[in-house]
Amino acid sequence: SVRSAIRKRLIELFTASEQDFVSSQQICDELGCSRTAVWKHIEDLRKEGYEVEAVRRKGYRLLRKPDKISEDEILFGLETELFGRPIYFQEEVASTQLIAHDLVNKGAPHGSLVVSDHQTNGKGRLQRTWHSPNGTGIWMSLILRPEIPLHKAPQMTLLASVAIAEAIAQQTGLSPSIKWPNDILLNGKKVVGILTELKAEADQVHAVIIGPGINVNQTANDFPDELKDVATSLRMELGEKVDRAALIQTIMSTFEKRYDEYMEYGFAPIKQLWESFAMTIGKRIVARTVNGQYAGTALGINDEGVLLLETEGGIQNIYSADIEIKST
Ligand code: BT5
Repeated sequence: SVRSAIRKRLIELFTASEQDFVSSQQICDELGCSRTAVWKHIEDLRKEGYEVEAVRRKGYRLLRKPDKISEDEILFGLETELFGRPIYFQEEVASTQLIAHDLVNKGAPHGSLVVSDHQTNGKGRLQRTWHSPNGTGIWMSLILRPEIPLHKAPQMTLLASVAIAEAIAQQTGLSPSIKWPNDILLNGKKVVGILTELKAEADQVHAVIIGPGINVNQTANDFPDELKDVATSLRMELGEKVDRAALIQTIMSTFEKRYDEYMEYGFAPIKQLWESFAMTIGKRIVARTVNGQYAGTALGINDEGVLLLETEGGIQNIYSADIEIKST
């Protein structure tokens, strides 16, 4: 609509001015409307949670954007070529993964991103649930269409965890660690879980759907009792709120960069980065797989991304499991 186009242009103007005042005259010229109309548009922005300061003879200045993650907020300032393009935002969904599957079937391109503020049935692995309260986290699913053989698909999860860990470190200064295969932890508590799902046929991957759940602005009280000891959020670790749209943008950038690197040079550089974040290596762990339980020392991952476990009976390859870390 005209109104949302004007709103978008106004936000662009403010963002381009980088905290400086934008004069009413300049806004009038840019939007092609009267001063009274400008004032009305500013009031609209305020109603949506934007904090706009107005000073006589100076004009308007944007002090704070609301913590919104709709399409506009993510697209404006997004520096990627393909990742996060297009974006499908919905305020509430059962699971972003389900929507992504649907989009894959409809031919959605490589890089398409589904984002929601609230999941009523967020999915973990193996039919587990992911707690996804409204307006606090990043619940999203990224559609990738890599031309790789099926056995390399698990590398995509490792790639995702590296890119997300990097983005978190970059934006917050925190030091996340990765627990094989799909958890990112801060101070030993889970802050990110990643669900990777595949659409494949024979040995051909059609699409990989990467679904990270990132606890961003929850406070301790936002977690149900059973998660209080095992989960944390960026805000709880940092002591301040984190801009979700900006973090999504950073993740899209680091992810695209690492993905391109992977396509050009293979898994080796990713493996190295992964190991720099990994907390599992050298530790005594128990790996619970669908085929049984294995105890041993985690040696690292091989070039395929498979976890190598030194057990009493020899080295065991772990393709998929829940990991419990026993001691250092
Ligand atoms: C995961 O599963 O860690 C993958 C979670 C992926 C969630 C994202 S959100 C966007 C996308 N759309 C979806 O529907 N899903 C993806 P798993 O390793 O199975 O861990 C699940 C377990 O983590 C649960 O059984 C809980 O114990 C715990 N858990 C649930 N919600 C949590 C939260 N918000 N933070 C930390 N831990 C949580």
